[in-house]
Amino acid sequence: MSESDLVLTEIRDDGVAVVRFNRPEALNALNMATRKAMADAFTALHDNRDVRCIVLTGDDKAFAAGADLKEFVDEGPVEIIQRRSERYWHAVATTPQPVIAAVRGYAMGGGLEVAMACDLIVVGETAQLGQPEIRVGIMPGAGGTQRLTRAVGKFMSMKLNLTGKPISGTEAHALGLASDCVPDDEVLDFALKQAASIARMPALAAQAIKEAVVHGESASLETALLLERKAFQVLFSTEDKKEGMTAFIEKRKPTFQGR
Ligand code: CO8
Repeated sequence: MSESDLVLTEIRDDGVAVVRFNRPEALNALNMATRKAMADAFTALHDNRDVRCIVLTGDDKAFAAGADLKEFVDEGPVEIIQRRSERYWHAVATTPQPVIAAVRGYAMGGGLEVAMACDLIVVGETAQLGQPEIRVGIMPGAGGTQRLTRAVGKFMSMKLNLTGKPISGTEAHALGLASDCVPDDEVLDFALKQAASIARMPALAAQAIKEAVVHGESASLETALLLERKAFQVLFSTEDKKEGMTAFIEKRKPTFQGR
């Protein structure tokens, strides 16, 4: 498979882009070429104003089975540092548009870390989510001890990280590690409908909400409330705010322009 096919992007006419890992022979394991292709796909979408929500997905067997262990096995710390592969996760996490991870099958290690860099996670009931790095002598390196702890709390994070044992989509949802859990064969359809519904929202409000939630999470409550308040105030300058409120008062459907 050529490197340009490792991640496929489809831009739909409902304002949704679908980014799909396409390395099925390795359960979408994230080798360097796949990580770079993922980051390139997201960077290209950052500036596309027609895209107002993104769905990141894999196939029915795997969202992504983690970093590519065949690439890792002979690497030392210098090679790992020089890869600077945190920039590839960063490209997903800093996407202005809301991103939905649609998870079927395995989301392990770096695969779960990519999903947690997204804003919503839709899981299939029998999906398998875990941080199995300890079983191969390492630990998570892209959010598995940090984003996971923020999502599920210290004790479940410790359990997942220290045992390496995966949990099902149903369990992940019960723990707050997923926003929705649906039958496996409905995951993509559900995520696409949710994305289309977000894409119909005023884009600047959606992006401001995302920024406030993501950045507020690691700030003090006082600072986070200030961040929220400032973003709230700025939205009063948008045309979509005028349109949304006027449409409500005139009892008609709003037409948002993303301005
Ligand atoms: N790396 C490379 N190849 C893989 C990986 C992987 N992570 N996972 C699966 N594959 C390959 C297998 O080698 C196999 O290929 P082949 O047939 O050529 O040998 C093919 O995919 C199918 O896999 P299995 O036969 O193993 O399929 P099973 O259904 O029996 O098992 C599992 C599925 C349980 C998912 C199993 O494949 C597995 O345990 N995979 C490894 C999961 C894992 O340990 N992931 C964590 C990796 S470490 C990591 O992610 C750290 C991220 C840190 C990033 C930080 C950067 C800054």
